[in-house]
This record gives sequence, structure tokens and C-alpha cells, in this order.
Amino acid sequence: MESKKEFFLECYKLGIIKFGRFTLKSGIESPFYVDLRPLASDPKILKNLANYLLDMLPLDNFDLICGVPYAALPMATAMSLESYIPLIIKRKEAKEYGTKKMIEGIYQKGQNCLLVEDVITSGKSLVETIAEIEQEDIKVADIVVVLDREQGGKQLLESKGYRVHTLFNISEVCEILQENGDLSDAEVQRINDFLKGNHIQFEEKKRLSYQQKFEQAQHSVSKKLLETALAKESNLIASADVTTTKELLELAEKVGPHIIALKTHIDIISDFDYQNTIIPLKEIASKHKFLLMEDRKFADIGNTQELQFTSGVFRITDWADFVTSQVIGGFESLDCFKNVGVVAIIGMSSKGTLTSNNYREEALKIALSHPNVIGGVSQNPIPEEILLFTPGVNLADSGDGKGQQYNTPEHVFKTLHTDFIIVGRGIYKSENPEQAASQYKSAGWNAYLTSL
Ligand code: 5BU
Repeated sequence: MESKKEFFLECYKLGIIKFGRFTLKSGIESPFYVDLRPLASDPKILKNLANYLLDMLPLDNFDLICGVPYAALPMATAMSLESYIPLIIKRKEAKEYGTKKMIEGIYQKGQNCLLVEDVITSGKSLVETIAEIEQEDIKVADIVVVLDREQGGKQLLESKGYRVHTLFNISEVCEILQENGDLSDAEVQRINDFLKGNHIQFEEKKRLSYQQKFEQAQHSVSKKLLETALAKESNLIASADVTTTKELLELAEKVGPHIIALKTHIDIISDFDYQNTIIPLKEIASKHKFLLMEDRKFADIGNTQELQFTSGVFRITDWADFVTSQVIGGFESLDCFKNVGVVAIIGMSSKGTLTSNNYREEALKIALSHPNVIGGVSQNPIPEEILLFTPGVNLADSGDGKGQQYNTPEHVFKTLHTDFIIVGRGIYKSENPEQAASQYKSAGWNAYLTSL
């Protein structure tokens, strides 16, 4: 057999240990994550593993072998095949019918059983398993473990009189990986601190600034938005969900100085008239230097979307700087939005939305590859190549009783690295929309600065 170190590196290639930032079942954040189940999928490795484990043990002591379910089951089976020591199986839950047995297989009371475990952390679950086996009058004195996470498990079991044989422990594994150039000195230091029980600081991923995003932006509308944000020191988009032209124009005039864009649902304006609604709205937008975002959420085939975009009474193509669109119609359905920027709907803020992980992943693929797309609407982080627009923002972070779910500006900048917040009722329903817009503008800008 190859050396233990070489064997470990073979195992490591199967992806059994990952380094980074992981939240364990206990809620604790760990700098590494171990899952040895892939070892069972490589027959040569599994067989070698069985022999490495057997080599460490006084085999004459054992009448039986038992693996802790599930990860150690194939390991125990392989050890049984290599050593001819009979295997027994411990159930995870007792059978609900019939014998109600916890242990399956052929055994006699008083026999000695070797217990096999893949990973030991605190040792608490092993203590429980041993108790269940001992209840059947099977003796356990030795436990063999593939990887010791060195978090007190071995000591706990030894204090109860068990012998614990471990093939690898995490410090030695880190040393091997460091020598091999797979782990940096800083990562090893962080892991050692974690194992000593010290609080560890994970490096927060830094977001790109508006300036950096401006420099890398390809689309003219992205550039315009970022330029406006920097000039006005604002990342606020006010959502004007009002239903008359008068209210729309009044709101635009009041909030104009504080926003980078006004978001409209133009089809809810009951007295819409291109001359009287759009022409003055465009004048206010150019006076206060903000863009117009029509939240149309197109969701059809390309040809229909093109008609909805260019025709009808609204003629969105003639005045909107950018529009929102679903990507449910596929990549080519976005081709028609040539003269505007498209904000793709990746994830929605409402309770029970169907924009699942899987949907968002597929939607992002379209958004990231389509040249008309400048950004996405989402409640989750998205890649930095496109801009992130986040609605569902309110300083009072509760809901609206109709399924809307709110977050504060601090929250969305800190956790999502959002670029622009969209605020509707927080502003237009406020007694003083101008003052509210100014408050959201400061809150958004400060949250952005803090997130840098
Ligand atoms: P509110 O009053 O701040 O809840 O308004 C939010 C606006 O953002 C409203 O116009 C919605 O149509 C829009 N919105 C949203 O709230 N959530 C989403 O996921 C998407 C759009 Br997409």
C-alpha cells in the first residue's frame, strides 16, 4: 500500500473536505466541512481504507463489526469483507413492526463489537449509539474513526473508558495539505484557532463600489445609473404606485432631488394620456436628473413583448430608460428591448413566490448572458457583473398584510450587497413624501458606505 499521506491525498481528491465558511448543524460557523461519503464510491479507495483501519486494530479482540449509520456502513462492510469478522447493522430507528429490533444480523449476547465511525466531532452521538448497542448485551470497547475533527470527541469517549483509534486527524490533514500547497498559511492558522475554541474572524467578501462598477459597466444605462448615484449620493429608486397623473407628477417633483430613478407601473394610471402624463414626467426627470424605470414585468414570447413595449397607448419604448422583464420566455424574448436597459426578475419579495433556488439559477444564466440586461431584481445576492435592484425595502421591516415582505436598507446592503433600493409605500404613503425620500436616501447611502 502507498504511504498514509499519499492515501490521504487520493481521498482528498474525491472532495471529502472543503475549506471556507460553513454553518454546522449546531449553528456554529466552521472553517472546514467534512463529508466522507464519497469514499464509498471509489471501490479501490474503500478497500484500501478498510485495510488501513484494520491495520491499526487488535483484531483478535473482535467478534463483530458494526458501522454507525449511514456514512460508516460501507466502511464497516468493507472491513468485514477484508477481515472475515462478521458484520451487524444498527438501525437508525427501531423497526415499527415485527421484532422492534435495533440491531440486525447474527450475534450472541456478550460478544465484543468493533464500532466504526467516519467522523468524530463532539462524540455525543457515538455515546448514544454505544448505549443502544450495549442495550442488546453486545460489548463495545473499541471505536475506530476515519477522521477526528479534534473537537473533544476522542477525550469524551476515552473518559468513559473506550479506546478510540483514529486514522487521520484534522491538524495532520491540514499539515499535509499545506505542504502540498492546497491550503494557505492563513487558512491553517484560522483552522487552528477554531480548533482551540478561539473566536475566528472570517474575511467578509468586499463588494465593488459604484465607481468600480461604473468602470466595468458595458451598457449605457448602467453607466448612467451609476454616474447618477455617485453624483447625487443616492441609491434610491422611488416606486410611484399612484393611480392618477396628478399624483404621479406631484410625487416626481417632490422626490426628484433625492432619487436616481422613478419606478412606474404606468398601466395603473387611470387618466393616462401620453401628452399630459409622459411629456411633463420626462421634463421633471430631466430637471431633477433621474431615470425612468417602467416596472412592466414583461412575461411573454418575444413578438408579443415587442408589441407591448412599442405599441398601445403607453409606447414604453419612447420614454422609459429601463424596464423590468421576467425571463420566463427565454433568452430571445429579451432581444426586443434594444434601446433600453432590462432589469430581469430573478427573485420576488412576496411570500410564497415560485422563484425557487433552481428557478433563480436558471434565470441568472439568461440575465448574465443577455447584452440588454443591466441588472436583476432579487432578494438574494447575484454576481457583481450586473446591478442588483431590491424592492421590499421599508424602514419598518414588517409586512403589508398582502404578502409583501420588507427588509431595512442596512439589511439589504449588508447581506445582499444590493446596488439600488426600491421603496414604494414607505415614501408615497408617507405624510411628507419629500422628507421620507430624503430619509431613505440617507439611510441607503449610509448603508452602502458601511458595506464597502
Ligand atoms: P412597496 O410599497 O415598497 O411594497 O412597493 C414595492 C414595489 O416594488 C411595488 O411596485 C412592487 O410591484 C415592486 N416589486 C416588489 O415589491 N417585489 C418584487 O419582488 C418585485 C417588484 Br419583482
